[in-house]
Amino acid sequence: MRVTMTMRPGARMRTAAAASVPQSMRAARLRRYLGRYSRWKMAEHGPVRAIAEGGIDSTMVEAWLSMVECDALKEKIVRERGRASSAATLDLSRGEEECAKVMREAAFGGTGFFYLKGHGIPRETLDGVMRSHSWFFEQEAELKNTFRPTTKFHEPLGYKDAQVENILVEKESQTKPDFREHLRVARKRYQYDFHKETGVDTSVLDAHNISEMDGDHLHWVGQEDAGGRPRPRDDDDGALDDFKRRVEAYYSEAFKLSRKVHRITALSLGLDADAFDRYFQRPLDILMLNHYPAIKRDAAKGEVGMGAHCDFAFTTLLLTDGTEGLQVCKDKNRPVEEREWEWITPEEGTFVINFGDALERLTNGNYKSVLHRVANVSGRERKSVAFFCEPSADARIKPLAMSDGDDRGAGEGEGEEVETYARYLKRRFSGISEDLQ
Ligand SMILES: O=C(O)CCC(=O)C(=O)O
Repeated sequence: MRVTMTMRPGARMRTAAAASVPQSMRAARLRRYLGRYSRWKMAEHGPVRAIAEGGIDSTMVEAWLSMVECDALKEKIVRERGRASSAATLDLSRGEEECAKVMREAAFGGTGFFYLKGHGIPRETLDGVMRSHSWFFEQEAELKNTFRPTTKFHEPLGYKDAQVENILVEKESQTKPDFREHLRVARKRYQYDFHKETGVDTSVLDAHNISEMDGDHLHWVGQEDAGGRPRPRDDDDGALDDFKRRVEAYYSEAFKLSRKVHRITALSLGLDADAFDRYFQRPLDILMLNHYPAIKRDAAKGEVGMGAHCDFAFTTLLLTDGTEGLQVCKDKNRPVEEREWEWITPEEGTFVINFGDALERLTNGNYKSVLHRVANVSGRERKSVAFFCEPSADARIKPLAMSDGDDRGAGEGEGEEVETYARYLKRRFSGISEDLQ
């Protein structure tokens, strides 16, 4: 059961429809609804959880509101209802097949965002990356600046401060640049694979000390000398190494978890669980630490932490500090002024996972990448860690034949010329920042 949230800020608590219902009927309704509420443990979880889990619908909330005498409680219900989201939850502890079923039902209905729990990533790894996040963004600019790209071939990795990068796809809905600082990190081979596949001569890459570095270790832009060794620092007290170690530990877990989700996605489409493996031989995955400063933004005036966009990648795995901010728009094809935004606020220790445009293309539009943005309206600092699980540079993403009779999309190698993933990515990056062209 889905809930459409229509209550506008400042709207009267008691709707005209509810007020016109005779008192005796309202009392009967109340008894009925409260019975169902208690089954959904309203007292324990509040309306957000109950709405999200489909235990109550918007009519019931309206009726409940019309009965509640206490203004503070009414306000709480309205506020929480505004935060409720209809995203489905994948509980990995229930097994791949069960998750595939949940995903299939939700995804074919147009939901490309899910909550993810039962993932098995140790608590200390999650806390570790969040600690690293805090440590990094609390540092003086002097240290953060050592993570800036030193050549355009380092893009899009490294550090960028707030109000620099604008997601240009939604110019009409955003009046100021993204209000966040961020740090991107990827595997050492990322830049070589990416640029080589887009046609950059390897001698040019050599001249910029970008070689076919092996291994899955991360490349910390600006932190290594020409030989790939960490630059010594005068004030080295080990904190920088700890920071990197914790991010690396998380990166490796985030990759494994994303690949598990790919298996579920394949199963949910009626494919073999390993159907996507061939796209991930030398993946171009990338991790981004986002820091939204504690300055209240007014999304209605087009001031946002991150502009409305769809992710380019296959899947995005998002960890947040629990501060509200992420919003999704179910129908990205609606005109800007008619869009309705729904909050996505994961519970502590759980993730949000969403599909990117590459997966949408692969599934021939059956699974949607969803337009989303960050509206940092809380006035509090907000932290998030986004892991984009992206195919290999030379992977060719074209619509797959589906088992449910949707066999549009010819088999591999036939038909139209398909650009490689790296070329696609370059095209998409050039749309968000001049540095990346
Ligand atoms: O910070 C967030 O919650 C969302 C981040 C995001 O949308 C992104 O990194 O693409």
